[in-house]
Amino acid sequence: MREFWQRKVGRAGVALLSLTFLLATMALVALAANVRGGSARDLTLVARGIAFYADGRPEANPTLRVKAGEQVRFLFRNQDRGMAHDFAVSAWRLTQAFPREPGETSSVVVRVPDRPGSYPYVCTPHAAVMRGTIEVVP
Ligand SMILES: [Cu+2]
Repeated sequence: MREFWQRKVGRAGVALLSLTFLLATMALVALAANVRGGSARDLTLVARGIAFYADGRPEANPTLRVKAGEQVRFLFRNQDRGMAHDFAVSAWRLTQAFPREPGETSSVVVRVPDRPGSYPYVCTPHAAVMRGTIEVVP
C-alpha cells in the first residue's frame, strides 16, 4: 500500500514538474516575441505630392485595413523633400511626424483597439487633402 502511494505521488510530481516546465517555456517564448516586437506587422506609409500612399499601392489616401487588437508598426517615408507631414489618428491620440528627407524613416508601434470600426487619419498640416480611413476589422 505504501509503495502504491509513493508511486502515485511520484507520477503526479513528475506530471506537475513537466507542466511547470512547459508553462515556463511558453512564458519565455512569449516574452522573447514581445521583446523582439516580433508580433508587430509592418505597414509603410509614403507621403508624396501631398498625399498618402500605403505599401506601394497606387491609390492616394488609401483605406488602411488592420485587425482589432493586432500590433502594427507604421513606417513613414517622405518623398516631398523638406515638407512637414504627419500621421494623426485623433481617436487613438496618435500623431507621428514623417521625416523631412527622402531616405529617412520614422516609425511608431500601435496596438490597434479591440473594437472594430472606422477611424479617420489625417496629415495635420494638410488635413483638407491628406486624409483617409483606417478600418479595424475583427
Ligand atoms: Cu502633409
